[in-house]
Amino acid sequence: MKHWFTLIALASTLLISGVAQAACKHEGACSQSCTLGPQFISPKDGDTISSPLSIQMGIKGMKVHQAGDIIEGTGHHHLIIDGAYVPENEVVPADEKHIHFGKGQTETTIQLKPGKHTLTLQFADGHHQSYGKVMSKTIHITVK
Ligand SMILES: [Cu+2]
Repeated sequence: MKHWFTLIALASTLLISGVAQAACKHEGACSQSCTLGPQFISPKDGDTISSPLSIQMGIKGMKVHQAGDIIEGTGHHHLIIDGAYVPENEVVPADEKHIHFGKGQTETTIQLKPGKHTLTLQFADGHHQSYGKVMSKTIHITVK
């Protein structure tokens, strides 16, 4: 009988530490090991590809929702070509280097000139206000 109590206590300790770890990742500054935030499903960092290139976007820790209302825990993707992430609470510009996916799209096709480029995904709320660096992801690619 005593055995069971020990097992249960051990199991709940493991469970609680697991939850605490997940919460920690969410609020802390994202290191490279942090998996929350937007992700490029394709292309991958370091890829050499030809134009036009198809881009697939994913998000962990939040849900995709079309622009319009602000709904907690949701937002939409923005693709920034050869630019930096947008600081938290700033509105993501809308120009040829900042593409909004306000309908909740998760894939697109773009044309790029040959050479090295950076692609940044920026997740932002329903009013296009950036969730900041933690909710951004930058990769480097080479276009043939
Ligand atoms: Cu937007």
